[in-house]
Amino acid sequence: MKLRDKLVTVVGLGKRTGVETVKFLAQKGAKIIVTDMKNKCDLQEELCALADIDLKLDLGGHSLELILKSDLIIISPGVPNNIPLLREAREKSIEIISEVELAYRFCKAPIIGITGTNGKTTTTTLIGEIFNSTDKKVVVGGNIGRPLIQDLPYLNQDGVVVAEVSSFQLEEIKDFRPKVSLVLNITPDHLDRHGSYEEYIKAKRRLLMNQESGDYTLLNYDDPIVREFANYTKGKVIFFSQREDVEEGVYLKEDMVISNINNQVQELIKVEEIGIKGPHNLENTLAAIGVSLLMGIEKGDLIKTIKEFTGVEHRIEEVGQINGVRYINDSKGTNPVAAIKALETFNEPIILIAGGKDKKSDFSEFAQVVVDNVKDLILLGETVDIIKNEVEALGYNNIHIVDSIKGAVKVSSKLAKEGDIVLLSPACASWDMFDSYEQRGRIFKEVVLKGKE
Ligand code: UMA
Repeated sequence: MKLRDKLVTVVGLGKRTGVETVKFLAQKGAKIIVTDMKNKCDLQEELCALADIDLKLDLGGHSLELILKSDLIIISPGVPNNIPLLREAREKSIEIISEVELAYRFCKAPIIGITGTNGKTTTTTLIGEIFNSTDKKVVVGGNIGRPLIQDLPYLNQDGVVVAEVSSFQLEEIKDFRPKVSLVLNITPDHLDRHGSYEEYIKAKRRLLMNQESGDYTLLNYDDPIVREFANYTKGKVIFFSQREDVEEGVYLKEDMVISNINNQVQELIKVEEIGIKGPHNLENTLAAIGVSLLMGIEKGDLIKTIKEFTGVEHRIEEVGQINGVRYINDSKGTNPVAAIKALETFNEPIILIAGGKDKKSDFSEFAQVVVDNVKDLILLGETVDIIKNEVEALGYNNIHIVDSIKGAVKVSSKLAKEGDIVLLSPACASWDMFDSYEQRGRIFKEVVLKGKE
C-alpha cells in the first residue's frame, strides 16, 4: 500500500489510536488531515505528542468540504461508521478503513485475532504470556489498549501478533486476515453503537470473513451463536468446550484438560492447577490452549504459564482487605453478563457498586442475579434509574445512589461487615463519567487503598 503524498484523513484523534496512526502515516510520507469532534483544548495531550508532525487540523467537528478531498480515511474504533461524514465519503468512493486494517496491510507476521463479548483481555494476555515464555518475538495489542499500528509494521515474519479485536474495530476491515481467529462467546453488548444484537453479531463475525484453507478458526462449542460461526469461515474449524468431547479441539474429561489437535491426543493439566479461577476463566484457558497448540507451542511451555498466570488488572482483581472486608476491582465488567460472572465467583455476602454508560443493555437477568446475591447495591452513572427500576420490580430495595466512586467506597465501607466483599463490577461502560474502564478501576483502587492508610 503506497501512502507517500497521499492525502489521508484520520478521524478520531484521542486518546491512543489516532495519535499512533498519525505518527505512522507521517513516517510513510502521507499528507495528513486530522479531524475530531473534540476541540483543541480537549486534545492538548494528543496534539502535544504530534507537535513535530506537519498536520492539517479540523477540530470541534468534521468539515466535509476538506475531508472529502482525501484519498483515504482511517477511523479510530470510537468513531461509528455511519456518521454523516463517512456516509458522504462512501458515496464519493473514498476508501474508509479502520486502524486495524491499516496495521494489517503493513504486517508481515501471522496474526492471532481474538474476539468475543467477555474474556478477550484475559485470554489475549494469557496467550501473550505463553508466547513470551518461548523465544518468539510477540506483540500483544489491539483493543487491549495498545493500537496495532504502533507495533505491527515493525515486526518481521518470524514474530507473532496476539491481537484483541473489538466489534468496533472489525466494522471497517477489508482484507484483515488472522492466521488463527478465536471467538470466545457472544452476548448482547454495544447495542447503542451497532443498533441491534444481529448487527453486533455480524460485526464480530467479520473476524473470520477473509480466512482461507490454511488458517484456523477456533470457536466456543458451548455458545450456540459462536458455534454457528463455523458456517462462515474457509479456515479449518476447531472447537473448545467445557461440556462436550469435541471431535477436534480442547475439552474436559472429568477434571483433566484434553487436547485433540492434528491427530494428537494429549492430557494437559488438571482444572484445579490452572492459575485463573472460575468457569469463565476455564473457558478463556481452554481457548488459549487451543490457540497455542495450533501455533506449535510445546506442551511444557504452555502448562507452566497456565499454572503461573493469575489474571489481569481490572478483572476480578483483589485490591486489599480493610477490617476484614475484601475489596475487588472488576471495572472491566462493562456489560451485564461480565458483571454476572463476577458476582457468581464469590460465595461471601456482596456489596456491589454498579452503573455507568447506557449502552441499551438488557438488565433483567443481571437484576435477578443481584437480588439473589447482593446484600446492598450502590449505583452511580447514567444507568442508575434503569438498574434501580429493574431490581425494585423484583422487590429489592437495598439501593444506595451516589455520584462518585469515592462516594461509593464511602457508603460501602459503612455498610460492610467483616467477611463481606465490596465488588466494583459496573455492568456498564465507563464513558459517562470516565475516560476508560482503566481510569475508573484505578480511581476505585486509589480510594480503597487510601482508606487502608
Ligand atoms: N470521535 C469523533 N467523531 C465521532 C466519534 C468520536 O471525532 O463521531 C473522536 C472522539 O472525540 C475521540 C476519538 O474519536 O477523540 C475516539 O477515540 P477512541 O475511543 O477510538 O479512543 P482510543 O483511545 O484510540 O481507544 C480505542 C478503543 N476505544 C474504543 O473502542 C471506544 C480502545 O478500546 C482500545 O484499547 C484502543 O483504541 C487501542 O486499540 C477500549 C474499549 O472500551 C478499551 N473498547 C470497547 C470494549 O472493550 O468494550 C470496544
